[in-house]
Amino acid sequence: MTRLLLAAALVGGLATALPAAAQFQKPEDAVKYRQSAMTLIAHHFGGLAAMAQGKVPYDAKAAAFNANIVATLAHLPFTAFGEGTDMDLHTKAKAAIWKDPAKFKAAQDKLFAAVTKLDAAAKAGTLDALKPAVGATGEACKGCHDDFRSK
Ligand code: ASC
Repeated sequence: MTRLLLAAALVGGLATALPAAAQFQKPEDAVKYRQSAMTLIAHHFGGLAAMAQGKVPYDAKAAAFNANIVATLAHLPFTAFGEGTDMDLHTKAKAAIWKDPAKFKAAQDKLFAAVTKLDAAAKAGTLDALKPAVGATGEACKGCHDDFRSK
């Protein structure tokens, strides 16, 4: 657990210390990175959504594990939308990400707030605590996708 926290702190520190573009050799690398992070987030959030919807039995330990991962990984994609990574929009990323950075930042902050609550709710150890936090996180995902990801 201590090691996980250290790793999370390190990732968080790097994400804020380095300019996004500096972390990647090529724009393609940034695209691959953010898509990979999204894939992992979707997998671990999917486990939580399935519990919240009663599709799989509630498991407090699995919920806490998944929520902790989601809360950490949620920060990663946003380091990989630097200048030049629009790839002439041959990805699902919409031009609005670069045209309206303040709105994109607001969507990002909404997600960060939601996943912090999700992590706490999952640690509380009841399905009743988990459900609304999963709902709020799903809304944050969807809101950002609606505005900034093409279908
Ligand atoms: C997921 C996933 C999304 C979001 C969204 C929430 O698990 O892959 O894009 O949740 O569906 O509404």
